[in-house]
Amino acid sequence: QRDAVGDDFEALIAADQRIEPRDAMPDTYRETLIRQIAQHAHSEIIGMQPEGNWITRAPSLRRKAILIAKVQDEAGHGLYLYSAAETLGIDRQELLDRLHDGKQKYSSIFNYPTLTWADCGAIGWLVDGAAIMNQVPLCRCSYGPYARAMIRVCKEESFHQRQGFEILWNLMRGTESQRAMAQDAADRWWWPALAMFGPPDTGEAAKGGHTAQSMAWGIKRFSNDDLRQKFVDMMVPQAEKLGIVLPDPDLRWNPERGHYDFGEVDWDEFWRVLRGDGACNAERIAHRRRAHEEGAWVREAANAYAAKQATREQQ
Ligand code: FAQ
Repeated sequence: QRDAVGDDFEALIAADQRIEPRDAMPDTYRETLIRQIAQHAHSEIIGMQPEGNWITRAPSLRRKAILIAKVQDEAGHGLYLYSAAETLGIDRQELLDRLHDGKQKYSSIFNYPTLTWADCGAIGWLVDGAAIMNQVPLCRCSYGPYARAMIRVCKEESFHQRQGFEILWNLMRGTESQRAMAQDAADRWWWPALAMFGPPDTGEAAKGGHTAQSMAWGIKRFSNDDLRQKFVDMMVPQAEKLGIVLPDPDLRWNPERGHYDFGEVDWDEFWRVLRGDGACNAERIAHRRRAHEEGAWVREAANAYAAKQATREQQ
């Protein structure tokens, strides 16, 4: 038998209305959102590292200015998302501890290295492209603060994707070695970008997955495989425009389905990376912990300032 609180929640979900922080909600709904929003926030701040690696080496002042702004946007998205998670009654420090202790995940994609300048182009084009595909539906997520945060984040991501495309566009119109660099970056980032959408909807991995419940709650609006397909369909014409060959011999238009067919992601690699065994997992967390420790004085100063302002207001 359900109580009135449960009924209110179910009625709001059934009517496709937003759940707000003060509304009663099942613990499992709250936990699912804390998990997803925290992972998303962690991805944004860990995601600053691969591109941050190129700020000192960007090939021109213009590229450097754009890259700094992009990485700063990612920090902003992280802060926005931690604030959204806090509306669910969890403390930001607790979330950061969980990230640092490996108890919460961040996106698999950020465990791959940025070896050349073209990787900044590939990240913008493919990784931000995948992020947008995943996040536009989240603007209609049933949890109000998350849905609203996604609106601004998506606008910024679409700028990020264009700047990535433009980096690759210029490289593809450059020298032979610049074209080779762009192609190599696309070769290395294509499959990890497809894996960003999460494990397939069917098979072993799907059994322990969250999709069915998250879709019933209006958190997820599309399954992982549906978003992956939409992403492939969007990217193939863009790759053709760039003159980049996507590294998949099985990629071809299927007129019956009205979609591109494509090959299978290496899911063993995906799970290996999630278990901590990717090229950069250890480096990413070590750098994050160090940045957090070195930033302690900033948090202390901000807290001292806030406390001083609060006392002044009382006087
Ligand atoms: N990496 O049942 P599902 C960005 C985990 S974009 C790591 O499908 P769910 C922008 C999943 O957590 C990237 N883990 O789970 C940017 C679960 O494990 P758990 C961030 C993954 O939650 C661009 C298990 O596998 N975007 O940062 C991944 O329903 C450039 C089973 O999976 C978001 O986080 C993965 N790729 O669906 C920044 C978007 N995929 O938690 C800088 C919001 C799955 O039980 C530079 N999140 N797992 O231990 C989502 O939409 C969902 O959480 C999914 C996963 C779709 C990622």
